[in-house]
Amino acid sequence: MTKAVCVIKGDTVQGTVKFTQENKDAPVTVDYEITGLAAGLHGFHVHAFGDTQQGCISAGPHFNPHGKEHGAPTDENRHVGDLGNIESQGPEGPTKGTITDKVISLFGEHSIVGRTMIVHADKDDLGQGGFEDSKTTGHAGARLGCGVIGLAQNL
Ligand SMILES: [Cu+2]
Ligand SMILES: [Zn+2]
Repeated sequence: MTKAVCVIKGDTVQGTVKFTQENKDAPVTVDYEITGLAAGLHGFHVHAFGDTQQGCISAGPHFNPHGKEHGAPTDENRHVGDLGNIESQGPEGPTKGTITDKVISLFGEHSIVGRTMIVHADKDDLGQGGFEDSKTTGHAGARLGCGVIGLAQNL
């Protein structure tokens, strides 16, 4: 079992995202718990770089090693980093949930370890919104919080 963790930090948003993967061919389980999100859907992605020198903006675009368009997690044509949305019931309680994804990996050349997880201000339109940036970012708006994904011993 390989494990990784990301501590999300932002002005109002904080939390943790935990990743586990049984072996290189297995799906990745993503457990998230984030506080401070307004009610509604928020884009949730792995961005290309593990760089937060200037804040979340330094993490660059969505992790996209295969040169695809932005899409939904279930689309064949998606960025590796496209994990869709998480849904908050409001900033009072934590936003918690689990995603299982077969495209991201903690192994190999296209591992997400050392890259950055970002939670956005707005809904990811999954490439379908018709905005100028729908096919690149899902029109998900500002980067509210982020953290670099690192290997973990215990979760
Ligand atoms: Cu993003
Ligand atoms: Zn994307």
